[in-house]
Amino acid sequence: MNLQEVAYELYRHQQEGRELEKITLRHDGLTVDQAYDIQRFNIDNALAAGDRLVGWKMGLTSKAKQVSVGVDEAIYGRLLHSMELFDSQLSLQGLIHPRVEPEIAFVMKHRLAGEDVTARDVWLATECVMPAVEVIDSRYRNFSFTLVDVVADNASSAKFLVADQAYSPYQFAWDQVGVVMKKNGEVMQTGAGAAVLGHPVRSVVELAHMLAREGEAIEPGMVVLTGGITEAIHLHAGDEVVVEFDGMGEIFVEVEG
Ligand code: 0L1
Ligand code: MG
Repeated sequence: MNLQEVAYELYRHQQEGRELEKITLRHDGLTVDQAYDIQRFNIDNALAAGDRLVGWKMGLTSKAKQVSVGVDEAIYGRLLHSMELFDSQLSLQGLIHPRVEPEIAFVMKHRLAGEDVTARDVWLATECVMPAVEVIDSRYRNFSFTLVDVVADNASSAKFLVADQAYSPYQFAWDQVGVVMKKNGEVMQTGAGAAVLGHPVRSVVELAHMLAREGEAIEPGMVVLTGGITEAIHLHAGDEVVVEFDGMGEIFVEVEG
């Protein structure tokens, strides 16, 4: 099996917003380490085409998501400049079956690296914490995948939007922050920061450890999406989503129809 070829097939589907069957159906010997290699090949393709790495996302950080995929570990993906939304308008162009989920984002001021990084190291390295939403969009038919498939597909990352307002890391107990997500005026999901590995800071710790094993790091200025606080909800043309973060205002997503 040629990993570069497997990666390039997936890359074309990511670029063109076309779904495919999970790659493990045809390549059943693929390992999680090889899946991360595929993820990195495709990010390198995007960087070579002029994009920029702006951060990391953690995925499968809630018990509910881990159970639904049948795993007991979190995963990470890479965030590119081209994925970031700078206003509430979401175009469906290039997306297959997008879903949105509320997240808490950490923005770093110092480099974080090493398998011995602790929560205290994360607080000392963090510039600010911001409400955020992630739009995930698995390239696999019916969002049907194994751990290997989803890692190769950059942890289903598609778009993300960070709130205008930043907060001191010490201003809130981030595990207790409540979130309400409404679609077209109806409450669809509620949750609290503790859904993310017990506390979102643990997600950043876990990311630093996983990256250290690959010789990578969280660099100053990077954003880290720590993981979905609730289940993700489907988005369709014309939908209006409001995500309320307790004491921190709202993030709007308007799906262009
Ligand atoms: O951000 C996430 O937790 C998504 C990870 C991949 C699982 C999915 O696509 O639902
Ligand atoms: Mg997410």
